[in-house]
Amino acid sequence: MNNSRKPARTLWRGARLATFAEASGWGLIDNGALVAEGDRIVWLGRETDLPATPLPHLEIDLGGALVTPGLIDPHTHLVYDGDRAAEFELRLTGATYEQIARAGGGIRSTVRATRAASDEALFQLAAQRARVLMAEGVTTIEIKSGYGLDQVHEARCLAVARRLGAELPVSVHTTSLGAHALPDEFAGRPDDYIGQVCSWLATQQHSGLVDAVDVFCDTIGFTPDQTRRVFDRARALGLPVKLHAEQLSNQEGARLAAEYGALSCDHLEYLSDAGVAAMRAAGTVAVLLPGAYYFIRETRLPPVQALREAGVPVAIATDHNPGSSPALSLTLMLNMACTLFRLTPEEAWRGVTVNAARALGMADRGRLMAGMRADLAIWNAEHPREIAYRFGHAPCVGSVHGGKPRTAPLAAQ
Ligand code: DI6
Ligand code: FE
Repeated sequence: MNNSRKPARTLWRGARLATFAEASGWGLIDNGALVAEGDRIVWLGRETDLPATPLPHLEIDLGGALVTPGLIDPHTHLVYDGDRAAEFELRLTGATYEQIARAGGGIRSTVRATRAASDEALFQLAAQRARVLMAEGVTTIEIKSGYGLDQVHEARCLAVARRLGAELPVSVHTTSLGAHALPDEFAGRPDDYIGQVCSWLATQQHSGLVDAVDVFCDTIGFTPDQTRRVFDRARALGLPVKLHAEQLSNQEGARLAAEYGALSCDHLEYLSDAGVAAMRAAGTVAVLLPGAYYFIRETRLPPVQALREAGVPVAIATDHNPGSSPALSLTLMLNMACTLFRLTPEEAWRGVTVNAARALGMADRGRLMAGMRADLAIWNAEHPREIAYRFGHAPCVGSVHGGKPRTAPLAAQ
């Protein structure tokens, strides 16, 4: 039979599958097999139940390796130039993150470096970072703008993110975060700047650059009223919203975001009970960012038990950015979500798979099931909890993006 015009059919056998297919539990299948056709999973189960036909074009024996859904990093700021190592030193001699930001350092220093960089330089820097994440089994990355802070440079950063998704074997979800910080040229005029941010959104959308809209709502960011203006514009354009909420103080940002049916609220150390209830009612995902909590030495924990009791889905991300979380390891975040935030290993894993997909509004990934995307991570481990338990190791031995095996070593170059 000549089926060469059909999409490629690939069989992975000898696998221990962790499917996360049900609402709880790991969904483990021992002696498992998985068949993809094109970019979709078409069959999975015990190898002994594998249908004899149609024959696969390619068959890969995993020799008992663990297979999970490809990891999803649902919150990064991957596109920027410069670093903030000097600021790190300053913080170690007593300056706080907030003091540095108010003195013109912080986010705004990264904005200066980013504006001065060429498109190609920004692309290469971001690609290098993306490859490090991908080498740990990450197959989908959310990337925010937010270091351009004017129409031209914000669009440039979003275009770099889109180019990453087009040229690397990884899916990219873009978020427009013009309202990340007040650029120097608008000093003292935040309302005018918010007007600008609102005016760019339609063009960004028409250029296919934006999947969602975000705002940094906090004392060193923007007020709830300013957030509302950006969200009103996003809603008018039919764009989903998410929010950097209650990171450094409680602004009741989560309640506001929930009013707009936000996909997610992120950070949340200062989240109130009312915020938890509003997120629950709106089905908003809580994206927790242990890297930022750790790096800025926050002492207030996000209200994990209240989120758990309310049944708010929890996701975990690197928040990769040069100021508050220069982290490029989602498996380290799994460990930190457990050690610092007291998530169970299963909760942490759901946070980088099924709930991370939900935080991005992507219903076709994050679980291993027929009909879902064939995005896989392959591990030198017997059980996913081992990957949350160890840290500083490299257990990922392979990955598959949209049915295509990615070649190792991704992190080289
Ligand atoms: N909260 C954060 O932790 C990052 N952005 C935000 O809104 C920090 C970004 C930076 O410092 O460059
Ligand atoms: Fe962030």
